[in-house]
Amino acid sequence: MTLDAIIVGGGAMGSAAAWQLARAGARVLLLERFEPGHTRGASHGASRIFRLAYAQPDYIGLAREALELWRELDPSLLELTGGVDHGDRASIEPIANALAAAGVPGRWLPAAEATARWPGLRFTGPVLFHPSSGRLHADKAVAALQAAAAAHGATIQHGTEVTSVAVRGDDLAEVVTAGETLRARRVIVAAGAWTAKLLPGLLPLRVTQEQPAHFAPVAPGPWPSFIHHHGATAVYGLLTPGEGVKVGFHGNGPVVDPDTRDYAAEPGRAARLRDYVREWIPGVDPDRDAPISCTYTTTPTSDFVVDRRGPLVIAAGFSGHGFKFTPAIGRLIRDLALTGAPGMPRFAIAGGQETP
Ligand code: PYC
Repeated sequence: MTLDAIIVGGGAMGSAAAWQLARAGARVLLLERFEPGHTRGASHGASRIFRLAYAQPDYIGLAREALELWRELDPSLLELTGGVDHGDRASIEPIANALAAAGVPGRWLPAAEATARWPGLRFTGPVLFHPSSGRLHADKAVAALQAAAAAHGATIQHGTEVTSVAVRGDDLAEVVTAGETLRARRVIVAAGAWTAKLLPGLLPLRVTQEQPAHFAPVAPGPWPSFIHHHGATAVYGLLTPGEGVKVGFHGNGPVVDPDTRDYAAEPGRAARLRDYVREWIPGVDPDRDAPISCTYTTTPTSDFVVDRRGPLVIAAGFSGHGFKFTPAIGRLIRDLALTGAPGMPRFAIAGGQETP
């Protein structure tokens, strides 16, 4: 039987694609190589930042769409705690300007006012506050997307590794697993850190092992989600209820192979994160940290790839900031798969690459 769509990868993006395609009436099979809730990729854990605060209007529009879709999927997945950007003003001003142009609430607060509101963080200059930011529950979101997809008839199959994908015609592609060869009119490759292994040479993706950590709070909060524009590497964080305040350097980990990485917290990196926390986050204990291991799959510009080549739709390179957009990315994938509509120009594969 030829299906309408096979999705390779049951992380956030593949699961969102399954939901959007199945509710549009497509016959969908999602294949995920690991068990539900696994921690080997980039979709696990209890919290991710949600924010509309981007300098680029198309990202703001996509985040607005995602906000509505998260609420439609399950309002308990997204909690708007407010968010802040602080540090290098030249990096933050374009965000403030883009929010103002898009009519999204956001305002500058003096450092003293921000400190009074959020005593757990240290501020040394003006702070951009955006109330429509907050926290997504990542694990629950992936499970909710898969449950919603299944409710619309999608088959969600864990424990099935896809070893290759091949184009067989304008409207036909094959997916090979250990046990069989499956066919579909569209194959969606949303395999996160494994994308470059499945589609060698198609995309310039860099897979890194990142090690944020949860730090034990010593101040009562409240905690906004935050990005500190601080030197070459931004620092991000948010409260994960019950686990602590998550803090991480944004995408400066070592390049790894997703099949052989060690998941271990490298002591030097952990020490640098503790030093940062000691200086900038007085509301946590810098010496009570629980490291987390995850991957970033990053493109040269940190813009995502969501594009189509013949019967293949590729969704990859979410560059450590994609989770918030998940259900809207699912909608983009659906449109690329089911209609001839072009995708978002920002997310196009750079010209010239061959399909497998
Ligand atoms: O989700 O916007 C985000 C983000 C920035 C840094 C880490 N996550």
